[in-house]
This record gives sequence, C-alpha cells and structure tokens, in this order.
Amino acid sequence: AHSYTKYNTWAQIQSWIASISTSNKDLISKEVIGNTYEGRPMTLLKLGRKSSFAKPAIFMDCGIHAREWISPAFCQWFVKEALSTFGSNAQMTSLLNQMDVYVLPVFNIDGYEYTHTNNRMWRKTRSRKSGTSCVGADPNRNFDAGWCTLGASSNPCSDTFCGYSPESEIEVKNVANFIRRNKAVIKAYLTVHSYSQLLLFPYSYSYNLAAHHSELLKVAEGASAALRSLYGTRYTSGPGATTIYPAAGGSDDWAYDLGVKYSYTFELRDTGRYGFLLPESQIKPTCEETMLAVKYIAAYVQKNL
Ligand code: 0X9
Ligand code: ZN
Ligand code: ZN
Repeated sequence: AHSYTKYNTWAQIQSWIASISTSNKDLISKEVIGNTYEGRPMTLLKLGRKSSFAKPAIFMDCGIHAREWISPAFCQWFVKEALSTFGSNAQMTSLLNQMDVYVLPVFNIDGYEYTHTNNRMWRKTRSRKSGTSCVGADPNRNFDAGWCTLGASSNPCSDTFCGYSPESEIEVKNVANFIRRNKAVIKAYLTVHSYSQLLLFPYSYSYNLAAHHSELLKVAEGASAALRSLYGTRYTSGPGATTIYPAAGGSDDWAYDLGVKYSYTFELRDTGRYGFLLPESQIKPTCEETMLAVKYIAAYVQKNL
C-alpha cells in the first residue's frame, strides 16, 4: 500500500495519483502530458484553487534520475502537505489561491520502475535504438541547453549519455512541450534530485553567470536557511557549473533560457553516507525540511509576480 514514509513503486504512485485527485477535486486536477518510452502515462498534477483565468504557476518535477528515490517521495509529500494545510496554513492558502503548482511526481517512470525490478542504481531512461545494446539516455543531459557540449557523453553506454539529439527522449520532449506551451504562466521551475544537499541554479552548461545571478543566489540562500532551521541540515547554494560540476543539457538551464527566471535544482539528502540509498527513516525529516525551502521560494516568487 502507498505510504508517504516509504519508497513507493510506480504502481503504488499511480494509484495514489488516481485516488488523491478524485478525493480533492476542488484543489487538484490531473493531465497526461504524454507517455514514456515504454508507454506509461506521465500524469501531471495541478494544485490550486479553481479559477476562471490562467493563474501564474510554479512547475516542479521529481524523479528525472531513476535511482534518486527520495525525489519522487518529496513530490508526493509536497502534494499531501499542500492539500492538508490549505485552509489552515496562511502561506499555503495564499499560494494556492493566487498561483497553481504543477507537480510531476515521477519524470523518468520507466527508469524508476527498472530500479525497483532490475537494477537499483539505474539513472537513465529506458529507450532503445538499433545499433547499440546500451539502453537509455540521461534526461538531464537531453534538454536543449548547450546540448552535449560539456559534462555529458555521446557514448550510448555512458550514464551521462546526452541522447541522439536534444529532446530525443520522449519524457524530455513531453515536459519541454508542456513548459513551452505554458511559458506565459510558469514563473518558477523546480527540479528535485539527490544527493549532495545543494540548491543549484543556472548555469551548468557555462561558467558565465546568469543575468539574474545575485537575485537567484539571494533566494537560494534564504531557502537554504529556512531548510536548515528545522534540523540543522546544511545546504550549499550556487550556480551548477561551479557548485557541483559543469554539465550541459540540464532542465534547469533550459527552463531559465526559455524565460523562467526562478529555476532551481535541489540535490536532497544526504552528503554521501547513504547516497542514493537514503533510509526510509529519513524520508519524513528530509521532506519536512525541504518543504520549508520550497515554500520560501514560492513565497518569494508570489511576492514578486
Ligand atoms: O548531474 C546532474 O544531472 C545533477 N546531479 S545528479 O547527481 N542528481 O545527477 C545536477 C544537475 C545540475 N544542473 C545541470 N547540470 N544543468
Ligand atoms: Zn539527479
Ligand atoms: Zn508536515
């Protein structure tokens, strides 16, 4: 059965998506933005009070990388917290009254399923192409942002394979199409990964500073301080290229260059003791502290609409 404090399978997440959206019709709707390579539906949840006009929105995805299980756990947690605190928490109420939050609970569903059934350390998609027996591309090297120029591999067998062309991965194309279609309303793009306890922003495909570097840094530092206030967990903030490593083709850089100013990549707990194998006992504290950072960014975006 589905649990917010366990790592759920795709089947459990899928039935959770169905039940949570039917039991909260006033605050959630769902939309399939396309299917994965293996044919699984990519269901996007839209949280927000119903409105007759298009509200400004935040887009958040989890599970770009299959083995980063804490990430989908966070998206599920966020949806639960949003629904259960709307009407009682002033900030969440105001946020969902004024804005919509799009949540993609699992981006790379085929890969996520594969980590449950075959190989716990799988990272990439599960697409196949004739001419190689190697499977998948790194979805976070497959966006059209300095594609495959830096920190990515053109070898299909590499874990950081950039794919055969930008958006060659159908999951990437589906998300990019949705964001392009809705770019007039999307004010922030948040993407959740693990691990390293970092809050990254553009650029990663270049050492150049983003045009909004100081504001992005200021907001990241505020969000990190909010996160730390709960259990003392320390995060480092900065541009991807110098804070983690240079790597082109990432979703954060792509969204930013499209015009989504507040574009952030979270690298959740821990710093390497457990790494991708973060124990289930850390799901609740990790999600609770991350909520504070996400809510900090959301409040800032809302205040600066
Ligand atoms: O390498 C990545 O894609 C991310 N780290 S992870 O360990 N989760 O794989 C960092 C992404 C930072 N942003 C870009 N490279 N655009
Ligand atoms: Zn990742
Ligand atoms: Zn809570």
